[in-house]
Amino acid sequence: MKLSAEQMRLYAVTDRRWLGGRTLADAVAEAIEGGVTIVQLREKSLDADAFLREAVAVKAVCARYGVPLIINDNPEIARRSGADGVHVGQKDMNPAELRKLLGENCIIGVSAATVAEAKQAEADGADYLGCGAVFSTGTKTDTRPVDHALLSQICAAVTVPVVAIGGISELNATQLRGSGIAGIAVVSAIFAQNDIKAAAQRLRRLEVHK
Ligand code: TZP
Ligand code: MG
Repeated sequence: MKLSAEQMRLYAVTDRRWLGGRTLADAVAEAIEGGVTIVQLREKSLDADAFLREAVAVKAVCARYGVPLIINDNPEIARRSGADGVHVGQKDMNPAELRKLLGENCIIGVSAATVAEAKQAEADGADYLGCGAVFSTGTKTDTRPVDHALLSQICAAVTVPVVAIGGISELNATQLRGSGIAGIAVVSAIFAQNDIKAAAQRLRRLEVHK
């Protein structure tokens, strides 16, 4: 297994809308200082050059701390930046195709919102799954709900680590305990906070995988 469950405890998915004066690389460094164990660079509006520059800058930070960097839905940026993996949704490139393109060492993450999708993703070579939305979220509009029972079924159906995503905050994260997840993936609960490091520390301390 390329990723241990420990490496999936607190998965920070970036969003530049709340950066204020900070650079994304600085925000990511703060998040890792607070206990983030894996980072996904998620860019929905940058052109290819700007995306690559951001990926190189964030990869340098992640490498400094020994934390894997995953690129959302862009194998080319992953390859050119030296990132550790790619995350794809159900409508993006198939994981088996990605594997052919990027090789065995690349970490491949897949979004799944049903047991069938989860099993298929694992069969196609996914190294981990992101499952949600487990709570309602304003960060992404086209989500499908994954309740506690379904999350538990998905975790039981696969052997790769599963992270829950969607609307997770320090107020609701402990509701996910007992589901079998390896960790939680968050956007706003880290990157929309003034004190990113402290927010990450509080989330990490919740130990939701127990
Ligand atoms: N995928 C499913 S929900 C979501 C993504 C990227 C957004 C999660 O954002 P937040 O702010 O943690 O609810
Ligand atoms: Mg996608």
